[in-house]
Amino acid sequence: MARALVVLFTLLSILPAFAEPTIRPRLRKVTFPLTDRHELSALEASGGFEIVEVAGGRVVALQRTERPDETAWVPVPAGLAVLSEDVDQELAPFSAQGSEGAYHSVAENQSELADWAARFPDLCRVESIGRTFEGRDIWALRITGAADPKTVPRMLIFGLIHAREWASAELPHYIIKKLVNGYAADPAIKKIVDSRAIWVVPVTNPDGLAYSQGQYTMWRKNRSRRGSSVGVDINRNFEVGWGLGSSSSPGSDVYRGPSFASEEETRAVLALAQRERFHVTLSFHAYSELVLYPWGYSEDDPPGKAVLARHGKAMAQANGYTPGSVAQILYVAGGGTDDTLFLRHGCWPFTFELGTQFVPPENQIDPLCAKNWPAVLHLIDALPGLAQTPPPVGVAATASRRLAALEQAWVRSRTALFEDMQGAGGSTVDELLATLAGQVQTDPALAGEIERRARDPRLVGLYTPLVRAIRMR
Ligand code: 0X9
Ligand code: ZN
Repeated sequence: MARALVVLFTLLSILPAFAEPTIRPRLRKVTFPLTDRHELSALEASGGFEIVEVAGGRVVALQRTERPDETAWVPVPAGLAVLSEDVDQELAPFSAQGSEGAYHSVAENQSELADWAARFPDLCRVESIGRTFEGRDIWALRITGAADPKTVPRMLIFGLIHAREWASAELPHYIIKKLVNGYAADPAIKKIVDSRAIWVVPVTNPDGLAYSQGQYTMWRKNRSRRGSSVGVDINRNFEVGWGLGSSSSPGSDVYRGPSFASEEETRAVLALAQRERFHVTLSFHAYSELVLYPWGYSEDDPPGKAVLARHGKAMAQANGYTPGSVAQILYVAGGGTDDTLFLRHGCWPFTFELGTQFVPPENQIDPLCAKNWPAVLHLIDALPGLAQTPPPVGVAATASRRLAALEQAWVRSRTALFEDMQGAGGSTVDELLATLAGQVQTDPALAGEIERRARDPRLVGLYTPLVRAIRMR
């Protein structure tokens, strides 16, 4: 009986791998001259391109066939040249090997974090911060030598938001090793760990990583299923700027989800941020050798720009990367992790785009981590100072009575917004915005109210798309 059950469970666990349709879009790597950076997010939202690099007046992108089963490439921008006909081929050594090699797998991520906690119970605690669509835990390790970790400056480090960006889980593991092993050996590290709480989530998107390492290396999103399409881009699913520089098509690689925070991974990060009230966050992506900070949703200068730029520059000097705001040096990407951590949670958020490829050869993992360690250490060093000067946005900084009232109205109207949307049979915020923009024509008071609210830094994330839609009419 027990054996029959084992056989049954084994069969059940491998079944999805067979049931999964293997149709994939073909991807090729292309480059073309950059004429107008403003067209980039539109290009990406069109679904035909994924921009992976913007540098030296050129764009490098992954271009996909119009449909998985078709051979036609989406309309070609002027001056396009093909860099590589089959992106999967580039990653052949890893796919053929059928394993992740030196890279952490989902199982290894979990067992290593558990190991640290078991070996150094006074310094490390492991915790699941949420469960994914496919039921995997999202594991976090808290590192601190402080007597009361709730009262010391706190920082969150998280990687692998995007499935194929394997290198972005390696630096978090390297940081853990440096901090925990350094504790006994290096008085400077001991001092750091005793006076701070550093949370590390190496793999924020375990479902995506499992799929990338098992089935399809170039997978980017999570693996949530609604209808026939699979996956939401977690880095387009956060609240602030949701809907800008992303796609409403479930098949797109930058699909923003049916509503913000619709995804388990998004909610796990938000719940942790809410509970721990981090002062600083550092996320890792790959690739492009950039040090990024807000905004992602808008090219405007963020509040607190001097602080963001100062630390961005210092870290960029340490790792040799290029610093700047996401929208100013890359493209508009709304609904990313950092804008929401900044505006709603009062964190100082930074993101590195590591290295020059999604999955560097294994012998480059360690050099890549070593190159970035001084930059990471800069931010860890700066944490107490940054904790004392929170950004001039966010809940803690602006909880005046007027704003609290406004915020409540906003939460109410936001709920109503989504209910209306469903009632009207619409399925996207774009449609909702179009409807509201239409109503504004017959209701000038509504327009005034929206314009007024849009100027409030706490509400800007919600109202910016609306104001744009209104102005476009
Ligand atoms: O587009 C993205 O999501 C990031 N680039 S990637 O090639 N790794 O997909 C850049 C956005 C960075 N923004 C935030 N961290 N919020
Ligand atoms: Zn990424």
